[in-house]
Amino acid sequence: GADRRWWRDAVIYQVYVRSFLDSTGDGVGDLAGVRVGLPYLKKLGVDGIWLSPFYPSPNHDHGYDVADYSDVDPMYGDLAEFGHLVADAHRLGLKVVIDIVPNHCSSEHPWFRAALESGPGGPARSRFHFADGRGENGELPPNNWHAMFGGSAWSRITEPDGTPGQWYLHLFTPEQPDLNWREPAVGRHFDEVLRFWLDRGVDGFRIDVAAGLFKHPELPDSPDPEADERNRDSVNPLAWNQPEVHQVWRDWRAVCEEYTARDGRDRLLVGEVSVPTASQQADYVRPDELHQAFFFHLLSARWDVEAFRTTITDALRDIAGTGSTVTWVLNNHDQVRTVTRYDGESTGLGTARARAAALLMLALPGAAYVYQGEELGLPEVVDLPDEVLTDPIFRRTGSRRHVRDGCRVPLPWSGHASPFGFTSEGSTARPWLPQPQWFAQHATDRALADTRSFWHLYREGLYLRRSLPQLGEGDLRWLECPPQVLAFVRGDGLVCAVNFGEQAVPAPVAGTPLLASGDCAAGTLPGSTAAWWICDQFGQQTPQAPVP
Ligand code: TEU
Repeated sequence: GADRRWWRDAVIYQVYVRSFLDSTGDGVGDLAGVRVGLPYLKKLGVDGIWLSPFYPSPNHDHGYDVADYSDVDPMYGDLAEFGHLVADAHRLGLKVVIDIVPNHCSSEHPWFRAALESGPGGPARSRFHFADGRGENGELPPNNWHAMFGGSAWSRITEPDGTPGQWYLHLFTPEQPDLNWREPAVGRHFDEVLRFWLDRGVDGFRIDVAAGLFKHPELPDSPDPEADERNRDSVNPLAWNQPEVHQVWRDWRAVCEEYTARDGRDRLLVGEVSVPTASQQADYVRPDELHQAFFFHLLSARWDVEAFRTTITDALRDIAGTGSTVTWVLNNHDQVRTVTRYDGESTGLGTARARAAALLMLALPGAAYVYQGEELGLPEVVDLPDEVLTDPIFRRTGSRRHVRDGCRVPLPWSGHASPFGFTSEGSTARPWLPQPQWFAQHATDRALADTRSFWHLYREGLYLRRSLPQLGEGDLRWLECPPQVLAFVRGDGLVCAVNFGEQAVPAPVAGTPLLASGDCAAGTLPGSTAAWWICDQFGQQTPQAPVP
């Protein structure tokens, strides 16, 4: 059927629900707000949405601390509203992918509460990693592992009798205890959770921390705790990427295939697989495991022609043997937005470079994710005052260096002052993070009205991706070009070129481009600009119908 393999070249829009659109006027986005925004996303031309976690949660990490995997937090709506959202999306032909967080749950989850209430050694504790401390009185953590957001990966509890007791493992915050996947009840529960949401019509799952779940069974000391602490994305080889995790993805894939067999609709498993190399990542993408894994090396590449070339070449090489396609990503809710990231030391070129990168990503073979606000060219909000920051990275380290609030500020939709149409009309509640005044120039209504906006670039790029057979899946051939330029051909003659330098260069194709990220006179490619051309094998440009 038409719905088989849809994900292989899909472009999915990441909705960070808290910050998308607030329909209830409490300053926090919600599922009803997402429903309101669906026609906007349809018009943009994406194939589906990924919803960040909306489950009941005490919100120590904005929903990545789940207290109930089979419900909706009242702040975001309820199950009926979720059903309406799926129905609306499907009516518009949009897929719905939801976030699932299997590595850890919330410390408020009934399982963890039961573990605290039962004594050491009880069956309730076996769903987590509880261990006695080291030192004379057990006052030292069981091993030297570091948590991702600062401090030890272990916290000590007080036993029901009031004495200082055992320690439990948390690779993230203490409010996110790691589940013990060696305990069969854990896997059984997630099997039910998958079916619960599949029965409600979802098209797939974005799997949080998909290289996590299993830890070395002995929980030994890490050989290099300093490295674990220094580099947030280095991998403690005992805490991550254990071989046992692959069986879980095989089981989840089998559940998806079961649903596909019933109705012919492919379901999607996209993993957040943070491992050091592209080839380790490709290990998770298999015909009987995950369909996709976010390729984060593009996201972490500097604005540098060789960094991009290497990263793209590695990705294409490593995915080639998997039977899947590369999953490109430039932005998400954890990273500084491209416009700011590519600005370097205030070059003023961030916007031009981010536009060029967008055209590059849309021309690459495979699937792509677009993070809300990316289509508006939103820069990072870098000057949020300390008092408003909510990210546990800041709360736990006191450092603003990796703080993630700046890419999560509620979207501007219209008007000249905060809340810029984010909260419903007449509400006096303020958006949960303050929006800067300059958000006005990025509001969606302005973007839609200005044919030169970032939004129109995305829309035209997405439209052409759908209508041109050369884009989406397929091969990529590099072209010889000047040192600062990356150029390649797709299929029988779609050429994409990106000028990473600041000086104009001769364009690789004569004639006016089909689409360009900046002003692009025939025959030249200006600095910090990308463009697409269609040409036949003789290098002649073929005229194209304009985007309607
Ligand atoms: O992120 C997982 C992860 O590995 C993060 O440490 C990531 O590398 C970091 O945020 C980059 O700045 C996922 C979610 O995307 C993130 O929002 C959650 O906080 C985290 O899991 C815990 O669930």
